[in-house]
Amino acid sequence: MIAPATFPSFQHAYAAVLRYVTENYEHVNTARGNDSHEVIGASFRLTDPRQRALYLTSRPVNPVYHYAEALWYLGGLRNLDLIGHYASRRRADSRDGTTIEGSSYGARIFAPRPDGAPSAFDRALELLRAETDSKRAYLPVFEAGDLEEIGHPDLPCLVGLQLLARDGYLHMVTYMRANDANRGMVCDVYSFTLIQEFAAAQLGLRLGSYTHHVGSLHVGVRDLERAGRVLEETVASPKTAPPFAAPVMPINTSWKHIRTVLEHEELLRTNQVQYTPADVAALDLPVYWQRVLLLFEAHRQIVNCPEDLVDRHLLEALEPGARWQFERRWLTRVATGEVA
Ligand code: 5HM
Repeated sequence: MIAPATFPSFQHAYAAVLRYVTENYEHVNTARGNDSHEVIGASFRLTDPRQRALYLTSRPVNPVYHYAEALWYLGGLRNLDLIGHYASRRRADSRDGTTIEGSSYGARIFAPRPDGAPSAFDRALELLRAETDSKRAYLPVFEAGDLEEIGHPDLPCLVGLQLLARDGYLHMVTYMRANDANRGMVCDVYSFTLIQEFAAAQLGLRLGSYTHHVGSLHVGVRDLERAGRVLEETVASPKTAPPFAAPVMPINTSWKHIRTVLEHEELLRTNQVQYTPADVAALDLPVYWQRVLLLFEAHRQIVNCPEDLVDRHLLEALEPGARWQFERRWLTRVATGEVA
């Protein structure tokens, strides 16, 4: 028995996972038309789950989507309004065109139960407050009923999340039945570690390690070329630390802050408001969450002002790592001549 491979950042883990799967795959899986190279049973651990972002030119990510997805989960939402706005591909997961049934993990973790009982998350936190070193604080997502329909278009890939408080730190363990290493995993690890950080703040604990276990870990055949480019980029500097300090979620982050961010996100998404950094600074929010709202404002400008460059002052007010990612994602819309 050996402990999971441990990495200082997700970027390190991501490169190692891609290398491992592409070089050691055991199966060519063709389930539901998604041809992939697959290993069965794999795990890794992150010592600093705040180092959740990728800064790779071979694998640009969308920081707006990362926060949108994490907030969609925290909001306990099932409908497509928020998530479909930031990634239209998510609409394909919906059967009725308005809701997502399986991968709306937040609805299963954070929303109150249909009978009005507290959410799984609230119960788990209550348990950890009563018995700090419990092994029982598990947040189930996959349910037996999910298997009732063969060919269900959107079955949860997340089985569940476990919170473990040990010696003043909050650790998290994720269990996934399946994970696409080049696609789903990048967003999953981002959202789940952000949820872990939020949970640690609620419990007044320091952020511990993050462990990710996967049943079927795979890389799509259509993504092998891109995975190869990532490996080329990361092999050049395998031990290099991510170029930006990870932002730290304030320990006083509360549900009120999350609700405020979601409220203003909706106003921005529906183009009912437009915010300058000064407008956002006037809101009752820690700077960390103000900067998240500024990302949504930047996205509002991309969607609603297609002829214009994103406001320079706004870009300067973004969290530096998110700005780097945003600029690479929308190069032509931030063409200030200063993008490295
Ligand atoms: O046929 P199946 O339901 O297993 O296909 C789902 C695909 O989406 C798999 O490749 C799975 O690994 C990926 N996926 C993921 O990696 C899906 C979701 C959404 O539940 C996710 N991560 N969060």
